[in-house]
This record gives sequence, structure tokens and C-alpha cells, in this order.
Amino acid sequence: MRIERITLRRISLPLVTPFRTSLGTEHERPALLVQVTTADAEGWGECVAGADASYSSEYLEGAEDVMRRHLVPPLLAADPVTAHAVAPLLAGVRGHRMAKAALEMAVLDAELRTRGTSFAAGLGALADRVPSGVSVGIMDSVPELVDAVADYLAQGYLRIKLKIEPGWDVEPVRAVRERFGEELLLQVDANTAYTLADARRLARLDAFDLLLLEQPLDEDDLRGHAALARRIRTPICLDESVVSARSAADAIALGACQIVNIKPGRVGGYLEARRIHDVCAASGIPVWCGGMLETGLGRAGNVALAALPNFTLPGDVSASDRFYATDITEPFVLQDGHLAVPTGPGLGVEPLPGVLAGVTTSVHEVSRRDHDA
Ligand code: NPG
Repeated sequence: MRIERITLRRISLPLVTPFRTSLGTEHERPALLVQVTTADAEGWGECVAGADASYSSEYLEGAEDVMRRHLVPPLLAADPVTAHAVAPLLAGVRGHRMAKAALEMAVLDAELRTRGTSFAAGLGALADRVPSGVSVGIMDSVPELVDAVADYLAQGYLRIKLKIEPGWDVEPVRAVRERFGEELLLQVDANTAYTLADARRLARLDAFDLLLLEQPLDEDDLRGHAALARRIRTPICLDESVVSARSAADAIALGACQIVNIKPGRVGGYLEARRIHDVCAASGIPVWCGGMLETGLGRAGNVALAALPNFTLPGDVSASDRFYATDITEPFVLQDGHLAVPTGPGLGVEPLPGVLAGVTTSVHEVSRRDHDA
């Protein structure tokens, strides 16, 4: 496959409700889409970097900059290109996993569309639907939170994840557990908001039979997570700390986690995400698919990934309307608490041209010819 053109498109989608985590509050989701054009197909990628560098060191402007200067040129110069060749071709650039992931995703999509193979089949997934969980932000009051959870459960979501931070942890978790009972699949996500000095407070969450406590400590604090794991009963799940199959293997070996959240965007792409899935499966560590407020494009890829066999916990793969009144693709809809795995070639979904045009804020195109010149 030869890439004729790479188009970088910035969009911004308004959120249906503000989303507050321990890192801040988001009112809209800016995203960077990558479109790879070959003689036979268009492939789409989505970069999950945020507007600021609060979740990771990567941020959207930086991701676009590194793509334009350092990542797009080697892809346009390579002939042929395959999805598996993207990471080696870009290995001369350190880090920037979110930028690399978006480019690899677009190449993989183009390749699979050319072959007439779906993302799920390409990744080796068999399930035709995946259970859907929902992530519930920090709210102004506990009653407001309980109402929001009730509404998501009425819609059919099969698992609730509560965002927590110091001052918003034991009480909201207790209220939700008491209101909805022991049967509710419930977990919490701290986005690195605690330190090991909070171990006693975090141990109070043990009373609520949570599925897991996600990323309580700093992303580079694997030993701290291992120490915390010895002091609480709730299983620890890592998100921010796991950026590659190697870091997953290290975290597991150190006893820093009993569960792993896999986000393709965070780990450099769907191919590395699958390697993490395999490493975890071999170690008896269950995984689930995280979410980063993806549009229908990233959501399609995530649903396909989540159909792999070791994704045994419901993921943050919610319906499109959890975040967006109008998605840029045909929306993903909850069916009996599940999302259907797309079966069409590649991602199986495409941006709706009218919607895409309406949310686009900038377009930058580089073709092989410009590059050769
Ligand atoms: O369902 O897409 C979703 C959102 C799930 O809570 C969620 N994501 O920390 O995992 C997280 C959080 C997040 C969102 C992180 C956006 C970074 C960016």
C-alpha cells in the first residue's frame, strides 16, 4: 500500500454535559482526525490527546506539531506501508504515543478496508457485541450523582465507574452502593489524585465491594501501587501507568496491578493494545477497554478491540449519546446494555460529511507530491 495523502483535521464537539474528573472539567471535546488516502481506500484515525497536558504529557497542538514535522514525512516517504510497519518507521521519534496511535489507526483502517476485513476480524476478535459501562464524572452533590447513576442504569448500562478525588470518594461510593445494592457492578477512578499516605482512606473503599480502584497514584509510581495493593483489598487497576506491553509486564511482575485498563490511543495504537491484551492474558490479568471521549471513529475501533477474549470486564465503551448529541459517524446505540461490534470493512463506520464539515476547525493536507517536491 502506498499513501498518496495524509489529511490532519481538527474538530471540536460539544459535550452533552460537562465532564469533571480529578484533573479538571471539560465542556467540549477537541479532537484531531487523521485521514490516510491510498489509491484504493480512505483510512481514518483519531488522536486522543486532550486540549491540555493534564492526563498525559501529550496535548493536541503538540500532537499535530509532531505529526507535521516528524511523523507524517516518513510515512509519505515509505513505499509500501503496512500498519505493522508504522511503529518501526516512526521509532526514531521518542514517545508521542497518542500521535503515533492515530497515524497507525488510519493506516490500519485503510489496509483493512482494502482487504475487505473488519477491525475486529483483523485484531482476531470473535464476539459480536460488547458489554457497555459508563464513566460518571464528579458532581456538585451526592444526590445529583445518585440521580445521574439512576438515569444511566435506566438506559441499560451494565457497569458504573465513579470518578473520585480526595473529598469525593467514600461518601459518594457509599451512597451509590446503598441506593443500588450489592448487584451493581461498581468501580472507581482516581486519575492519580492520591498518594501512598492516603492508604488508610482508600482502604475504607474495601467495604463497598468495588470491582477495582483505577490509577490512585502517580503514573510513574509502580512501587507505590504495589505497596498500596498490599494494604487494601480492592483490586488495583492501572491506566496512565501502562503505556506499552513492556510497562504492563513490569507492573504485573511488581504486583502493582491486578487488572489493566487498555486505551489504544495511550499505548501507541491498536497493535500494541493487542500485545498488552496478550501479555495480560498470559499472566491471568483481566483487562477492559478504557475510553477517552472518542468520536464514532475511535469508538468503533475500541468496540472491536473490546471483543477480544481477555476483555472480561465491561469497558468505558458507552453509546455515542453519553457524550455527544450528534456524533460524526452513525451513532453507537445501546442495545440491551451492549454495543454491536461493527462488521463492515475497516472501522465499519465513516464520518458523515455534513456533520464533519460543521465541526471542523482546521484542515492541513500533505500529499506525497508536496513531500517529494
Ligand atoms: O467513556 O470515553 C469515555 C470516558 C471514560 O472516564 C473516562 N475517561 O481517565 O479514563 C479516564 C477518562 C479520560 C477521558 C481520560 C478523556 C483522558 C481523556
